[in-house]
Amino acid sequence: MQRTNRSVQVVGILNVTPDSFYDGGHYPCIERALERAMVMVDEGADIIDVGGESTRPGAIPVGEAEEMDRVLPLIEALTKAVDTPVSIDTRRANVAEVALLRGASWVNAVAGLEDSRIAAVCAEHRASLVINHMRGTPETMQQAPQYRDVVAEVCAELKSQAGLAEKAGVERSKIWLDPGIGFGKASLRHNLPLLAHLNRLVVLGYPVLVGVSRKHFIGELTGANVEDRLAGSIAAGVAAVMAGASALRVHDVAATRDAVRVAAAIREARG
Ligand code: HH2
Repeated sequence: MQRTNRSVQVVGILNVTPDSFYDGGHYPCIERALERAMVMVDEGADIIDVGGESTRPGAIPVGEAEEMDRVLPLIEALTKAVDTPVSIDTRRANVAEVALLRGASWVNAVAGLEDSRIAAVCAEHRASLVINHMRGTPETMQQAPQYRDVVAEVCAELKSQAGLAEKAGVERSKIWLDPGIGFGKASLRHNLPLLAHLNRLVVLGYPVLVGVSRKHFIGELTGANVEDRLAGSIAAGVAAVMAGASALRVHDVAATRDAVRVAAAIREARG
C-alpha cells in the first residue's frame, strides 16, 4: 500500500457479496460498485478494500472461482478509474495473486497466514499485507472461543505471523497487524480488552489496522441494530486511534474521516 501523509488512514469497505453483514447485496453490478467506490474516494478514503467472500460469523465459504468472478472485474476497473490504492480482502493466496496482477496493491489477509503462500505472494508483488487475527474459520469461529489471556495471545500470534511474513520477504514497513475484532472472539469478553489494550499491539512496531465498523459488539453495547451502529462505531474507532491505530476499516467513510481528523490531531498534540 502507498502510505499517504495522513497519520491515520481510512479504509473504505466495498463488499461485492450477497451476504455481507451490512453491505451484502448493495452492489449487484460492477457499475454500482464503482459508483460506491467513487463516493468513498470523494469522502476521503485512503484505500478501497474489495471483498468477495463474507467472513461474518456462520458465513458459508465461497468457492475460489466464484470469489475471483466477483472481485477481479471490479478490481481491474477500479484501479484504472482511481489513483486510490485498492486492497483485496481474501483468505486465499491465489485470489490475492490475481488481484495484485490486476492492479491491487494491498492484501487484507482476513484469515492471517492460514494460506501460508499469501505472504510470499505479497513479497513477490511488493504489496502491503494486513495480517488479521482469526481463530478457526468464519463458520466455526464464534463457537466458544477460548483464551487464557486474549490480549497476550493475540499479540503473540500476530507477532509470530509478522515474523513469518518478513521471512517470506515482505518488507517490515509493509506489514500491518489487526487484532481481528469479532473473529473468534467472544463479543464483549474478548473484544473490549483487545481495544482497551490495543497499545500492547501497537508497541510491537508494526502499523495497526482496526475494523470495528457496525460489528455485533457495538449492537450489544448500544442495543442498536446494524443500521443504527454508526455512532458506536465512531466511538470505538476513536478509542482505537487514541491507543495508536494507524488505520480504520469502515463502511462510513465521511463520518469516520472527520472523527479521525479530530482524534488524530488530539493524539498528535500529546507531543
Ligand atoms: N472485518 C471484516 C472483514 N474483513 N479485515 C480486517 N483486516 N479487519 C476486520 O476487522 C475485518 C476484515 C468483516 O466486515 P465486513 O467486510 O463488513 O463483513 P463481511 O465479512 O460480512 O463481508
